[in-house]
Order: sequence, then structure tokens, then C-alpha cells
Amino acid sequence: MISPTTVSTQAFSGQKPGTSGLRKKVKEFSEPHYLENFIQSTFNVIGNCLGKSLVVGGDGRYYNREAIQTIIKMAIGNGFSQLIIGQKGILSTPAASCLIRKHNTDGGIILSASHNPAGPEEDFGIKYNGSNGGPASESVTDAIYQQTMSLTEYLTVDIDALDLNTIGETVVGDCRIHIIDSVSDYAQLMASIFDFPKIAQYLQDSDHPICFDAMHAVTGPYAVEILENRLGAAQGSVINGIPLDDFGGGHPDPNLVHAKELVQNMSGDSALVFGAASDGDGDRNMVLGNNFYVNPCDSLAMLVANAHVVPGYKEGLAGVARSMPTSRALDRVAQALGIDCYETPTGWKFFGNLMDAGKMTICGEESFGTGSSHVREKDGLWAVLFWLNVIAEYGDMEQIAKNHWLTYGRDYFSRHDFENVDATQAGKLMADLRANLHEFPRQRFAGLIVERADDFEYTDPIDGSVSANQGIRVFFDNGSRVIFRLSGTGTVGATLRIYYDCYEQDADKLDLEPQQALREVIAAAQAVAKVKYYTDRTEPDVIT
Ligand code: VG1
Ligand code: CO
Repeated sequence: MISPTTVSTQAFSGQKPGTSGLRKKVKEFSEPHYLENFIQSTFNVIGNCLGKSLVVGGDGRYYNREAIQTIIKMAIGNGFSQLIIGQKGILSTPAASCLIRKHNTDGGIILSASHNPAGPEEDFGIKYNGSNGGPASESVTDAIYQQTMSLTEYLTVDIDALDLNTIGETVVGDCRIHIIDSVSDYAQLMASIFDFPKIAQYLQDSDHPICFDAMHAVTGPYAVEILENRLGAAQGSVINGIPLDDFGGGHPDPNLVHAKELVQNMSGDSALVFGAASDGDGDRNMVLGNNFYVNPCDSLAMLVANAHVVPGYKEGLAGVARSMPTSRALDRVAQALGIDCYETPTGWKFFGNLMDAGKMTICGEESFGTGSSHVREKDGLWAVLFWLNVIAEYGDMEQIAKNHWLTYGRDYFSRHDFENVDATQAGKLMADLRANLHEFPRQRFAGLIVERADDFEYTDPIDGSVSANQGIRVFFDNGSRVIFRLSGTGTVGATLRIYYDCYEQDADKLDLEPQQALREVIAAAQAVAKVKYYTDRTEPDVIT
């Protein structure tokens, strides 16, 4: 027993978790007591930590190791009896979720700001996941926030920094600390879901070279072990595979803009048959065919439509789910399969209850997140392996996609991000939309007539909790839809996200360029939200 030290502190304002945990600049996080306050608040909400267990790890970004040392001391001070920590402090978000579930811990702390840039001048983040392995629900994150505003002291112990590099077990006082291989439990889980022999056979054929861009973020070691070592993809198939604490100065957001190197590798006379990239903490994915892009909404629908080829899903799916701004391509597949399709607010925390209740197996978001009930987080490599399993069965990705559109029709989709907009102006834009919503129906905007409009509100079918104000939806009479919401993951200014989709069944119009197919609804959206008036912008910073 080591007696804990009580440190007095004062509350911090602004520690309200967003879409996915608390994200701030490293400078702010490393202010005296800042991290400690958030951790103690989390422990207070967990309550009675004596004898409890935690998984701890992060995406390897700057400040990861320092934060882990602080968390270890505070966990011991608060009475935790077991900590499971990834070697060198590395755990991808899905791997952390896997460990919480596999070792039945009381939860986990994941240190990540996902796709946000990393480094001393950039972002850090922290997220608490519960015993089901999933992000804490809104009621829990709200309770943590309440604590952060009234905290007066925290508990810690005065011990030397722990060696995070060496796999093994250390006992400190009453706490057993395991430093574990970051990859092996996760790799084993993947092998239990997918047809590894089939994928291996496909990848070991020299006609099937692939490229996986880990973008110097957390997925490198996972991708090398699974794709190269276990499945026999050629060495060098994984690029940018070494996690760096500044992500090599890049922005590990797996999209056509930020995954430039991968996109280049897949273009022109490239011989590669499949390409993929993941984000900072390994929970997202972008998949590409040779000179071919599949948007994440379609990817989700196509995986569900082909799930029967994957051993882990051959018994069928309980149901599926998508976040609200994600296109309705998934709904069409669910209908054909005769299973339920749930529509949740943005953010993974809303999927967990449906999975825990056995109502839903596969889900995803338009933001390159796809996952299933094998863990309670979105999972980048899982989606990559899923695609490889489907391709190993049916061949060319472009053909799979085109057949899908012929069967179900095509939901053209795009998201426009207006980044670093003045937060007050962005707030006004949203307030204006909210105030005028009820007057939109039957009005004409740039040629399209509004059928209905609302502010999305979600009632959790399992616990009845209500999440209001989740985004303004405007439906037009030609079947197209636009959604407006503000990002909840940024750290400077505001990011306005506008999501567009429209549906096409005409076999001659399934090959349009998405911005072209969506041009009417894009123009209507500008008019509906007065984007130029409020933000002085006409062109988005990022188009996905
Ligand atoms: C964004 C995405 C959302 C995703 C979230 C966390 O949130 O839009 O779909 O769940 O990031 O993903 P927002 O509030 O900025 O739109 V990750 O990979 O950052 O944990
Ligand atoms: Co992420």
C-alpha cells in the first residue's frame, strides 16, 4: 500500500467533452493540474475505484507518454488494482476497446485527438470508455464535465516513472501494472472474424499488390503485423508505418485531400488493386480501388450487402445503423435484407447501446468510420480486412461498387467543411437556421423546393435518453437532402460541416462526378443557410 497524496486544485472551465472526448491544444493540456483535473473528474464519476481495472493507451502523439505516467500515478492513488497499458503507450482506439472487452476491465482511457494534427503546438485529447469498451454515453460525459467545474482536489502517488517500453508486469503498492504487446490481442480478434487463409492467398498472388498508408499514426504496427506478417502482403505494402509523435507533420485524416501519397499511388498506371489509409488513432478508414474511390457511406452499404462472405457475419446481422448525416445507401440494403436500420446522431457513443442490446451488428458514419459489434469503437483495419475478404471472394472493387449501384441505385454524397470559421458567426448561422426552420417547407431555394426541415433529435431506443439539436436537416422534393452541423472535435474557431446527398436510379447516370450530381442541392444549401453572408466563404476548405 502506498498512501496517496491529496493535491488541492481549482476547477477549470472548458473541460466539456465533445463528439469524441476532450480535445485541446497540448499547451493547455500541459498546464499544471489541467490533465489531472479531468482524470480525477472521470475517476469520481466512475466512483469507488478501489479494486477496479483500466486499460490505458493512446495514438502515440506528442504528450502521450507524459499523460500516461500521470494517469498511472493517479490510478494508483485512487485505488485501481489493475492497469493494462500498451507497450510504449501505444494502443489504437479499436485495440483499446478490444482489450477492455477481452480482459473485462471496468473501462479504459484513450489518449487521442484522432485526426487532429499532433506536436507541441498542436492537439491532445482524452477519452473515457466504459466497461463495454465503448465511448462513455452523454450522461457520463456530462457528469464528468460537472465534476471538472467543481473539483477541489485530486489523488496521486509519488513514484518514479514506469518503464513503458518493456513488456511485463510490475506491482506498485496494491496495483498490478501490465505492459502488453499493443497488437497481438487485436490481431487475434481480426483472425477470428475474417477468412485469413483466403485473404492470404489473394495477397500472396503477385498480381494483387496493395498499399496501406498508416500516415505515421498509430495503425503502422497493426497494419505491418496483420497485412504483411500474418497475411503475407509484400513487404513495403504498409507505408508511413512508424508512429511519430507529430505524425510526420501531417494530418492523418484518411480522405482524398490528406492521404495524398496513397491517392497518388493508386492513380494513373498504378498496378495496385487496393489501397487504404487510416487516421491518427486507427478507428477510421478510407478504401480505394485502382483509380477508383468509394465514399464511406457507400463503403458501409457495400460491406453490409456482402457480409455473408465474412465468416464472422455469415450467421446474418441483427440490424445495422448509421449516423444521421451518412447517406441512405445503407437503408436500401437493410430493407433488402429485411433487417432494421437505425439512425443515430454523429459520434460513436450512440451505437453502443444498440450493440449491447443485440439489436445491431454493423454500423458507420460518413466520416470514414465503419465498425461492428466485435468492439465498441469504429475500426479502420477491420474495415480494410472486410474489404479484402470481399475482394478475395468477388474480385475487383470497382466492379463490386458498380454492381451495387445497379442493384440498389446510387446515393451521391459529399461533405463540405468550412474550417476555422469565426465561432460567433457560425453560431449565428445555425441559430438563424433553427429560428426559421418551420418556414422552409414549400419555399424554393436555388430551384429546389423544401419538403420538410427539422433539427435532428434522437431518442435512444434502449435507455430512452434524448439528444436534441443534432443537426439541421432539409429535405427537398427531388429526394435530395442537406444537413448543417458544427463540428464537435476541433480546438480552434468553428468548423461548419454541410452534408449533401441525392439518389439516382437511372442506369445511365450512375457514373457522374459527385459534385456535379449534387450541384443543385449544393446551390440550394448556400441559399438556405446564407453561408456567404455569415462566414464570408463560398468555397469549402475540404471536400469529401
Ligand atoms: C467528427 C466526425 C464524426 C466522428 C468524430 C470522431 O466529429 O464528423 O463522425 O465520430 O469526428 O471521430 P465532428 O463533431 O468533428 O463532426 V475520430 O476518428 O476523431 O475519434
Ligand atoms: Co479517429
